[in-house]
Amino acid sequence: MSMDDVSSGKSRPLTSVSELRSFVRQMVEKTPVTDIHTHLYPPDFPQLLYGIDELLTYHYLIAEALRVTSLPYDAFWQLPRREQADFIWENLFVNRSPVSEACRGVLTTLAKLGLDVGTRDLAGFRTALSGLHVSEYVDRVFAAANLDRVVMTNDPFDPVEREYWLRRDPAARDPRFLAALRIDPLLLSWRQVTSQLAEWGYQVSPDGSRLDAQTTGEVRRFLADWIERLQPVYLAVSLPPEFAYPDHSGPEQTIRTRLIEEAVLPVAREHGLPFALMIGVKRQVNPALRVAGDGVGKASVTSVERLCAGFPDVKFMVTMLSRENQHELGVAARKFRNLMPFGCWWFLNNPSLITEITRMRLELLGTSFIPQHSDARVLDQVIYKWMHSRAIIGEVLSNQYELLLQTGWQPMTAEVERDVAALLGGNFWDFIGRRP
Ligand code: RAT
Ligand code: ZN
Repeated sequence: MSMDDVSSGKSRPLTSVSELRSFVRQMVEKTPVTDIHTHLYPPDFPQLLYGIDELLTYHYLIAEALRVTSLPYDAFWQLPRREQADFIWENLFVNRSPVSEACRGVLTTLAKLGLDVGTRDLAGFRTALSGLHVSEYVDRVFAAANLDRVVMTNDPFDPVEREYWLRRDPAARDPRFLAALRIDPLLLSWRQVTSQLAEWGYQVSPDGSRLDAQTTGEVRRFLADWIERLQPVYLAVSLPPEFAYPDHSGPEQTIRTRLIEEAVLPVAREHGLPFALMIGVKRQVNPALRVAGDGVGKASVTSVERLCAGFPDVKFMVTMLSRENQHELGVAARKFRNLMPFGCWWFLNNPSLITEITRMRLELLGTSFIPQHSDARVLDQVIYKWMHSRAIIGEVLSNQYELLLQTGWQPMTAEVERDVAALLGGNFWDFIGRRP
């Protein structure tokens, strides 16, 4: 429904709390989502993860299971995937109650896929979910989660990804999966990257400690080549809590600062693509936990402000991992229209924190932010991540409308529809300046 519907009278005022709440709930359920950050891939990608064993071996659950047993970490990693899944089921769902968000998520997902989780029958779940062709599985999950589009994470330095995209016919792409060009290695492991770039024919200085004009030019050419190939909706990086901009505290930091200024941002500007910064991950706090071993730290919102102020013609999408950074990030977004806060990322993707952060963002920014992304690594996870988040977004939004109702302001049905559509996808599309 558009603003025309509002003026043409199709829209009606929501006059009571119960009518308001039930209408908001319905809208949030029925509005399809654009999931702006996932680790999912199209059905023909060799590493699309899906199914019960992948759900159970999600790294969030690995961390939870390994803390409650004495199994040596290495012994866990040596198990085949199915036995890892059995181990996690046994320790987190049988020996303990699955009350954590990641455990509950598995149950929400299975239930929505039509399984009776009350049976607690892992073998039965395996049988029920096997036999579907991957493309049917994708269709089923997209329908169950009411998803419209998902944005992937595409790292051109990853050999599997590189190979896939180099041979992919752009015309044959699945339009539900949008690309995001992820550039962590460029900004975090510059020395290794230089030899890789040289191998691929980019004329970069072999001495990673120097950045000459030719080298930054070649980095821009590399980025432009991958933009051409992937047609991404944004460029992205995930950064540690110490990330600062500008930073000239050492040679590595100076190179990162210059790569941002002389390669990444000019390319983002030229191609009209936002730069997404995900800040606050402390990589490998416990390396024995491997993929489950990352932690969180507070980061600098001042650096985000400096980027937004210094490059007003570049758009920045920012999510931060620490709860303590959320208020400052919300205030920064009030000051910069080129800053879009997004999502309740990773350790913040818990109902208590989503409720708090979403309410605070509505209070500070109205509806002009992107409340959530799933970060799903396993296809099926989009089901629970969106069911849980939709319920919270609906509840928090209803509370805000209810406060308006108390003043005598009556939200119109078309206005609620408009607001929900903005929160679940429209704000993203408007920010990147396109439509799906
Ligand atoms: O949420 C996650 O699964 C993390 O492991 C990371 O992938 C993080 O979201 C990132 O994109 O760096
Ligand atoms: Zn992620």
